[in-house]
Amino acid sequence: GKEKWPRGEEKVWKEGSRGPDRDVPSITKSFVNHVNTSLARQAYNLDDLGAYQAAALSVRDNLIINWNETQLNYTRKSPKRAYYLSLEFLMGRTFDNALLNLGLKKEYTEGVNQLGFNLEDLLEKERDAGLGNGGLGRLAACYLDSSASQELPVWGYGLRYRYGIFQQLIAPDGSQLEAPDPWLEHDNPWELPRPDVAYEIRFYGHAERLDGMKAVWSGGQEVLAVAYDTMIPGYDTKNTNNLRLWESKPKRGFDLQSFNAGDYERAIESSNSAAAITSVLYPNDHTSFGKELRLKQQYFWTAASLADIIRRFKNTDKPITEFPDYVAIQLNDTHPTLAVPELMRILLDDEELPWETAWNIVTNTFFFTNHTVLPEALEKWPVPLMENLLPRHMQIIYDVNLLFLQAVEKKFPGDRDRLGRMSLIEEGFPKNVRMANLAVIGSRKVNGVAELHSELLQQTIMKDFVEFYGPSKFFNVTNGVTPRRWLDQCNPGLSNLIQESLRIPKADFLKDFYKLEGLLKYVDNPSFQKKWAAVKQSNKERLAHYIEVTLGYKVNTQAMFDVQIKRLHEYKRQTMNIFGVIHRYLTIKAMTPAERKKVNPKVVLFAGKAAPGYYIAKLTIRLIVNVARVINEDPDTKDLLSLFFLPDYSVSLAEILIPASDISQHISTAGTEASGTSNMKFCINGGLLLGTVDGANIEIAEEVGENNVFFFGHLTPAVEDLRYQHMYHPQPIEQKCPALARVLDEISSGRFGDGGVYEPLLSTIRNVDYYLLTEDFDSYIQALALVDEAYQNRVEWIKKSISTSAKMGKFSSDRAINDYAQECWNIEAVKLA
Ligand code: NBG
Repeated sequence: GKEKWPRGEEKVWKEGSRGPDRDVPSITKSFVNHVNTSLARQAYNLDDLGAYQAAALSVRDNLIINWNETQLNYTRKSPKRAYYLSLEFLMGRTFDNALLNLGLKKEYTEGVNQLGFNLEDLLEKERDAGLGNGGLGRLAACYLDSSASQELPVWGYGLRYRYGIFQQLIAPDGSQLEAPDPWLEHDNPWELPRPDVAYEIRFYGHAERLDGMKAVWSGGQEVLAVAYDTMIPGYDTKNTNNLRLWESKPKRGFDLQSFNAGDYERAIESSNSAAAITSVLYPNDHTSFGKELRLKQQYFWTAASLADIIRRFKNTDKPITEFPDYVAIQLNDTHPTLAVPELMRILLDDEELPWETAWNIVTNTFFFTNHTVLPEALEKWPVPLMENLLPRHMQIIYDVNLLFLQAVEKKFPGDRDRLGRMSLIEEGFPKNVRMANLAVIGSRKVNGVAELHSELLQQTIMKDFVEFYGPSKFFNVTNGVTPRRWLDQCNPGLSNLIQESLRIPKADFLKDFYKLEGLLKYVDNPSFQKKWAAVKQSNKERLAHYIEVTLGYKVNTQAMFDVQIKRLHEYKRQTMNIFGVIHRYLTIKAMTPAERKKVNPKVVLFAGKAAPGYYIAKLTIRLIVNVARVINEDPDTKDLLSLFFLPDYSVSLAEILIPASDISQHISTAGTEASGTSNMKFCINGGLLLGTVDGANIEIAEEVGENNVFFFGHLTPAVEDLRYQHMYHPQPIEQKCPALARVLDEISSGRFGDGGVYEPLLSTIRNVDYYLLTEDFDSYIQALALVDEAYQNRVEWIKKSISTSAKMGKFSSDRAINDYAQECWNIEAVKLA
């Protein structure tokens, strides 16, 4: 029926509410209004930063209008919703993306121009939102874009870190230095504080068991979680979703009792300890450290998010037993696993449900994604720590464990080893809670992020659980990336060329990425090939300009650009790449001038951060920088080979690097890289892959054809045996891989500065060589030679580039998010009227 107008005169309300800005005059009007009021400035004293802020606020107004409409629509229709819980959302910049998704880029360019500014300059004023470490966090950001674009009712929940991923500086000796990332310094125009949306979160205290499985948890410390909302605009739709980030605050400003008693220090201390929870992102990926503050972050965020989700559900007046029919929650890695005991706690202690009913709700609500098989990444929390910080949750974990192990015992009588492996508690001093086991037990379904990875999960760390639950609980969702940011936004030249050639609106292929296949009919068309190559060339020039500005070097844009950009990690083998560069350098040095004429000139580019405590990774950076110093100054080689480490890798830097790459490297030891997502971004932008048979490389090759990918190295099944041999039958590196031995000797001998500095790094390879460089190096060098050879035939190369791009449809995050929507969440698009 028709709803009654809630208050006042409907007509006045309707006239007062302004629609979104669609034309240049209303954009300039809104801009000037924000300059004069929100910023309290004027044309006389407005710089680029101020102009950026005014423009951003005016764009935000448009987002809010759409956001309100979307949320009202969701509330009215109360569909089933999904929530993506992630400790990381690596959003990068918002301005350009918002303009493109709103379809207002042209209008803003023009409007800003009329006011005496240049939009491109304003875009540069925005700081990246770097609330993540790497692939896992950026994936979450792509998934939000896809959910909004497909009108799926999905919200993200995370933390509003005051400091994101550290800024990386390179010291004079080449080593990485870390500086804080004060991204909120100049205010963040894209967020909306919600002081009215706040929850009290308890830590410590004691839990007293009542009759049955119930308990009361009281005492301890309480802090406040306050919501900040970031609007997530869909592309080519008004649909605008939400990313809700929590900030921690002391419950009452500060402890008044201590303050009044004159104990200022104590008063401030307790308020600081509350604020500390969301002060900084932990800069580690693939390692779990067991620090109490990190566990506090995890509980603070899951408890606040669940409280918010339950409150929203309760507004629908449905009985709590129908919770899983209206709510699905995706656990992004094990970080939010405390949501499992937390929801149990709420259902048992607050809702007073019987255990069975509560557990049934829990295990139909959660879904769990694993992002790595590396053992050091598996989260474990010491029982004493957990017991102290979250006494009630520890009780629940024990209860869950008891019932679970009883069921295992029933299915596999007398199999004590199995019970030991599957238990939520790992024996030891101290005992540990195994978060992955808890996440598997507490979830409806569990997935890995690429075919190979999902298979390996089932064969290794989740084997026992597959045997217990049966295989249908475990499945695969291959990662994807958003074509909006990773084609249209970062490579407008290519996106425009594709549009012209396919003769369809951009939205058609940006929302149905399989449409790129239409490019296949131009592969052999010389004039299209020329245009394709020209786009790549201009992207290389854009990057060359960036390098000149940041590092002061002019690079040869006629050379092949070879790129490896990702977190520094031994398993990713940046070491193999730099050793390969040294090998190439030595080879060129030994050539006659006539031979050098035949060399394919190459620019090798690295970027990536190392976790501040990861010594070997930091040493690798230092080596790259110092090798670059020697190579780039050597008159014999510098026209044929140059090498750069670009500092402070970020989403924004990736947007410049990826479109400019001819070839990129994804060279992890087989079986170690769960998926990789930059590999997808490079291929979409017409860059070819040099890689191992690992992660999503495999599926990319399946799509684009193996002849368009440069594969090398041992396969996953061989890795375990080889490692065994390295451990128990070590062979000297000189025998195993003379070419690599020679490179290491050159480093030791001081050719790139004090060789002693690098000994700890070199010895990891000379000795155990866990990541098998000595096994793969020769075939790597051969693969590099094949790349050179292929690049000599430029037309063939361009054909490969076009064919690759054309076949990347599968890797849109729209496809991935639909897999989740169907396989897990059981949600549907909610159309705005
Ligand atoms: C990373 C994997 C990548 C994968 C991303 C996103 C972690 C723990 N895992 O291979 O290493 O692409 O997750 O799934 O960051």
